Amino acid sequence: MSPTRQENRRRNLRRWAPRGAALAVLGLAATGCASNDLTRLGMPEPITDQAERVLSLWQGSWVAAFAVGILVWGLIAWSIIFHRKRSEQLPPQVRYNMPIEALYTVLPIVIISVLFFFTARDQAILLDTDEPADVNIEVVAFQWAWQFNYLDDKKENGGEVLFSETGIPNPDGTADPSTQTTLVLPEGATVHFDLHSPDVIHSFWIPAFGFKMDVIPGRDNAFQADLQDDSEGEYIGRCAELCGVDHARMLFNVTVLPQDEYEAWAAEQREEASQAELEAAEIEGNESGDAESGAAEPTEDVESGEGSGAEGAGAGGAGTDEEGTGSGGSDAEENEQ
Ligand SMILES: [Cu+2]
Repeated sequence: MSPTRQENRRRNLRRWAPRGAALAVLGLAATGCASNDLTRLGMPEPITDQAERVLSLWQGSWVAAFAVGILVWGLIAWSIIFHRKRSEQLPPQVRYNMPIEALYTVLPIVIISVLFFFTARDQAILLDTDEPADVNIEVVAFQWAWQFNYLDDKKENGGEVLFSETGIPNPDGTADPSTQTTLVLPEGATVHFDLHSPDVIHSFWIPAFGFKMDVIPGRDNAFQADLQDDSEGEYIGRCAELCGVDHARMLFNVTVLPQDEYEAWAAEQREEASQAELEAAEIEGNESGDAESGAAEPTEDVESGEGSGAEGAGAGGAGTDEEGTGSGGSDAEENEQ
């Protein structure tokens, strides 16, 4: 190398080094002054222990990607700045350089192996359902809404669930939260989800869980979530699998309540459901009585049935009891169209 070229290179370095350093400091400051939003790299704030794990995996993967990126960008910048074409003479070629070729092969294998190890480890933990759960919920995804059956409360006379939250697809297709089903959960609890679909493949997704799982007809998918102690709040839920023309309507709300408020809510649901069951039984009795006596005016009975019995009777809805019972049947039919 000629003395002038060496001189040039040194001058270049003097010129570019401070600029590069300034840029690096600016980059660091930009990340340092931002809130947690930026360090989460687009992930929602986690509300379960599992979501924390997913977040760590996500961040770790980005750190690895950035390390590779910075190395590659650095090499590109270095070549552009210090190795521009200066003459017609071909620079020294390094083809078939064994150490470099070996590095090209070994380094990606090492990177992929490390990423695979952490991914496989976390996946095994995320899919573990052995821990005894505090709350068991059957999620039924159907075209195009959700039903949440609270499995811990069964009807006294049979194995049916006592209460459920059943969504009705919003007829005008807008994302109006007031028409969406709400999944109510207690904070600090371990919740077990069983996922079932009577029609096509859906995907149960609560972004704040950092997790989604497909709901597949004929397959028993399940997972558990350990809700954190300070997770009280309102969250959103989505279907994350294109499941038909009204897929976009498959929205739901998630409300996480403190333990005592959840207990109160569940007690209220139990009470309402038992009441509705009683009324439904009464109506059935009346109807058979009317039929026997030949009464021609069942309108009053039907109306009262619609009002009070719809929620409880519709509980079997699209999931466990496709016909529905009493007036709930009309709801279930609507849902399926
Ligand atoms: Cu869906």
